Amino acid sequence: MRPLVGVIMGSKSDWETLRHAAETLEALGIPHEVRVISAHRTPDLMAEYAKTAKERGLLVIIAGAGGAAHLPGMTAAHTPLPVLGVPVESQALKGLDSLLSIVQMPAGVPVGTLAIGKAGAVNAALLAASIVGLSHPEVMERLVAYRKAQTEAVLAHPDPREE
Ligand code: RP5
Repeated sequence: MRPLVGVIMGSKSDWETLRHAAETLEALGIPHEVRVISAHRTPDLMAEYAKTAKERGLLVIIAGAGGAAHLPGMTAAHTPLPVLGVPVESQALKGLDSLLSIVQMPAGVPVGTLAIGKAGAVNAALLAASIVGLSHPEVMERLVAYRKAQTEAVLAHPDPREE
């Protein structure tokens, strides 16, 4: 099936974080593609990817990067598709640099910014599912089931001391 979501990241070293987005999309049965695309090491590829994403049938792009994390913003500059930014936890500043780089977009070109690290990657995939689900009812159904299972798992174990 043609991918509906593109998961891109600035470096192979970001995969440890972004794999959680890919795994969540996989669990929800959402066709997706995964690519290493760097805003500064492969700027032409990044522009080409973003400019052609819509015509290739993508509905959402999840972009993860660390440090001076300009990949999500630069990708958003080249496409009208929703871009969800995942700040990768950097060694030097624990991802605060990544977060601020991604979240502080000037008015006019938005990036939907998620939490730093694994939580952000998982939530980017869930938000992508919400968006894709608007036009793909089977995806919305699977997302609702995912949320229901999560609720039931909490309700089934109310005592934190239980093994
Ligand atoms: C960013 O620089 C990447 O997104 C990555 O998080 C960070 C470090 O990249 P590597 O030096 O590990 O390739 O471009």
